[in-house]
Amino acid sequence: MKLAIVCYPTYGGSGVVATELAMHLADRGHDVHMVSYEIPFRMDRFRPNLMFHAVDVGDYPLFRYPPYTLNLTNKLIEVVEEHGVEIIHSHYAIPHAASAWMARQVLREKEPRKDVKLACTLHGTDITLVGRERGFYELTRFAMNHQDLLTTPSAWLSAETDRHFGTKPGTVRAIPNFVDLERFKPDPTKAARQCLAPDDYKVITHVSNFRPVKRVDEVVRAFAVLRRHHKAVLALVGDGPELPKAEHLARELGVRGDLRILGQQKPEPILQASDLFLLPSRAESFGLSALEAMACGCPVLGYAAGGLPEVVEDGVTGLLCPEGSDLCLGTLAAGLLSDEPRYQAMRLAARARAELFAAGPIVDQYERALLALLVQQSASAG
Ligand code: GMT
Repeated sequence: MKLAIVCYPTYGGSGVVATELAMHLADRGHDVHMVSYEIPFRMDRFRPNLMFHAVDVGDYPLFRYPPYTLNLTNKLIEVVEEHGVEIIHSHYAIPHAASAWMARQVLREKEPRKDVKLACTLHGTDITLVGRERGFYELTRFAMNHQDLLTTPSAWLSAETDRHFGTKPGTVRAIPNFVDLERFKPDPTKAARQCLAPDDYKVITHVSNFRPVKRVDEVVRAFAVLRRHHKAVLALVGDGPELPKAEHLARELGVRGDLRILGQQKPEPILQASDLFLLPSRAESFGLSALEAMACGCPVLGYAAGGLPEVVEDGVTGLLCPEGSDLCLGTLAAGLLSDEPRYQAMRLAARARAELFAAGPIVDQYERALLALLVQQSASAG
């Protein structure tokens, strides 16, 4: 198939999933055109049938806010016409789903016999937060309801989409996130550990884009509880608006000296050196970072909220607390680290569970769902 994949190129789960999917589909022989405002950070393998098209927003002085949605729409029209693209697959609804729909409307007028199909993977805050804002809601709902295929990473997010956007129950398909099990795997040498802390310290890790939804303050509070029972450091990987607040809170709680603020970098070596991973988001649609941690054999602690329980098996591959209870997180984390047999069993179970989210079978699900759109198309044409 000939496919355009539209995504955000920056660090973040939706861009990772979109780019990894693009590379896998290209490996399978499909022609894939990535469309974004810059090259996605995970796009590190090049193939003749994997192309990147930059959306240029220009800099006309009249525009206080560059109309990116229009530039993206025009780029999609161009890519479809020049490369015979059959499907536009948007990742994250805003504004991608609306641009894709507008591009199709224009193309329908120009060439009524060819009809590009639209797919959109809803990733999380496009449904739980941003998409519900008054300034986005109506158009997002409209654009979503005009896609030929909608997917989400969890059954929980599919149900939320039905509840808030009026999609018909059973029509929004849950296709989970996936992980590269060779890239994210346990490292018995834990090579990065010596750079993080002395041998007798535990390494607790959080990886995110440090937005409010990640509740980084609760990561720090839970760590402070755990720190009363164990020598430990808290490794923070990534960057974002909540990071300075987290640092300030750590100072207030007397654990600033135990923070390791590592910034934006490849998480693999740090996850491999970690004893526990904390992800106390309120509404994580899936939690790709939790899956990556588990693939490295690192148990995950978070809340029984959103899609996280579909990834982390409570008591088996990690521990889930009632939403908002950082005291519970810290206490359970401390207890787990004191129970070596239970902890080691959990490390093995975490890796085993991550293996259920191997890329191959999950890319199969996307591939089948996308190819089915073309079968529908040729059936209706015939
Ligand atoms: O919804 C977002 O905030 C965007 C997105 C991203 O780019 O970080 O994150 C979401 O997509 C990931 C990939 O599908 C999921 O694993 C994350 O759970 C999800 N984030 C949230 O739901 C907060």
